[in-house]
Amino acid sequence: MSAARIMILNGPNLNLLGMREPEIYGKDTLADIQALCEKTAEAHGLSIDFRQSNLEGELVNAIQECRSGYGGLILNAAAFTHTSVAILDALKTLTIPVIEVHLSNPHRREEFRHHSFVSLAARGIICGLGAKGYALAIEALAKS
Ligand code: CA2
Repeated sequence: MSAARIMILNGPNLNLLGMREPEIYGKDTLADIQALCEKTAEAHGLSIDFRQSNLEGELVNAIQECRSGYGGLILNAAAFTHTSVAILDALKTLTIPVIEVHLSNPHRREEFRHHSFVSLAARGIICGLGAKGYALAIEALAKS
């Protein structure tokens, strides 16, 4: 990987992880997932910038920040996955690999979750594996 820093971005409501709907999203809190990401990244000699926002524009700004100083982006855009052309447009300006991650498997859920704007710009997609998906995404970027 060209730069040893990875941006990990989390979209709306993921700050509530561990507090509701554990049967869908698992028991881990976002802080637990951050700790797992830090441990996994360190094991691969990488550093991470782990963020969450409920605001579409803040996520677009963070994606734009990835244009320099970052070697990869791991993105769980949450509900914006299924709605945001603005996030897709921002992703299309990047040259670094983007891995789309979802805790649940959106394809087993409501039909409106079956389409992802993020997928159109993603190198790879990991879904349905819970928090482990984030660690697998870091490993994939470390080996890219
Ligand atoms: O499975 C995923 O990671 C999702 O990106 C999560 C999004 C959902 O809209 C996507 O279709 C799939 C929702 C995140 C909401 O997080 C909550 C956490 C705790 C309690 C309620 C919602």
